Amino acid sequence: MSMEIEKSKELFSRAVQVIPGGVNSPVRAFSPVGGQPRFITKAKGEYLWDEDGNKYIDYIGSWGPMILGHNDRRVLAAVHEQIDQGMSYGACADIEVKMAELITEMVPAVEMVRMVNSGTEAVMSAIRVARGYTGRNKIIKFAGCYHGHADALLVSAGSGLMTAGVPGSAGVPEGAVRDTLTASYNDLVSVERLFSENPDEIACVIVEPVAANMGVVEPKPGFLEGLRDLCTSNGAVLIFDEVITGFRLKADGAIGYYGVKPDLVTYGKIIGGGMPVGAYGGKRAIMEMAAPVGRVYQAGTLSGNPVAMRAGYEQLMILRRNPTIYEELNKMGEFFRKGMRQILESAGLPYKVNGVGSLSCLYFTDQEVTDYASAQTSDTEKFADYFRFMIDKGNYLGPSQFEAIFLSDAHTMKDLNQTLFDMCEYFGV
Ligand code: HOZ
Repeated sequence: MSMEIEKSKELFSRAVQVIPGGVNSPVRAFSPVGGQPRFITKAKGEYLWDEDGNKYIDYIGSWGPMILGHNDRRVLAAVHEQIDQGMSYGACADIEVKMAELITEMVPAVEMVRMVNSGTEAVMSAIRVARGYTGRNKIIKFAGCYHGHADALLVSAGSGLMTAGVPGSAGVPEGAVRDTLTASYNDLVSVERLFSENPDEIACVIVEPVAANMGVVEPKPGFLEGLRDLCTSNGAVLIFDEVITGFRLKADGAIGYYGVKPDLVTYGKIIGGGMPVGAYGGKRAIMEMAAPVGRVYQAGTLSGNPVAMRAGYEQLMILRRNPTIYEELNKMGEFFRKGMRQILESAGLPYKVNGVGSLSCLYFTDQEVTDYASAQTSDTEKFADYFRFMIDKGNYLGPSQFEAIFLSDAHTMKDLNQTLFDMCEYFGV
């Protein structure tokens, strides 16, 4: 029997009248998978509840921030305390200093950090700083990587654009992407070629160290190291976009996990503990290009907002004090992927399960997924059918083949086994 979702239906019919597509971010739309978006009314731990009272095991975690699960009482207490002291000052506050000190201590590659309001803003600012530092204009990004919705980055982008099957966005002037060069993920030769075709012109290479917006694609051994070497030998800035992997793979993110040090790194999601936050940081000499020290202008009314800082600081402190969270999370991720692979094998299906740590993706393809082109071989109609079955059973996955499954510290083996059990039913095992 299907779930009762009348209230969500009613809200959606009102939403589409007043919000484009009924959603405030396209990845929340169910158009790629069909079916009815659920309107969420409550979240706690690993669960979501919709307006009709249905309960779901949440595998999105607000697209990454909720690594401790929803509404962790310690994070909430910090937020409540701060709200009593004021919501926004537009002036310096001690929590901004504490936050910057904490990030620079947890990630030694980050010598200085600037807080902003979203991952998009972090990336946009990091690129501006890299351009200011090098005095060059061109940037290299990778097909299938998503770095938010700034004009220059909406080229062969993952996430919502890939889900929609479009290479770019209308409304982006040609001039805004003229200096964006696109390489192939996991293919160093494609990067070398761009460097040799554009000598002394490349300001930076930006990469998701684990590509988590075309499903989940791990870097092949040597890929990140090769990017490091190419940037160093060509005088370009290497930027790791750790909006998803930062403070998720390990306390020091992909930098620590893979042992490769970029010049700049961008953050979002986890560092806000559920509040809207982003940050960019890295080498002091590059970061001091930012105003008011340097001549690269970047600003924000709500940047370093004290409520967001308190939430993010508390969440990061919990992660720092409890490093075993990462062992547990990564173990759960391995267990989940192993379970999925066993189900597919028993069903005689050639589909692929990718992942690293607490990020996973099931692709409906028989090809190894290592880049944008191979990710696109996945059968999105089959994913859509699977998605509709799983959500009806109470498993809230991202409504797109090209989004990651996120685990949190609140998930239990019981949750994962329940989801694997539902998968068994779907695949007839
Ligand atoms: N990185 C997230 C999706 N891949 C962003 C969420 C959003 O676009 O709303």
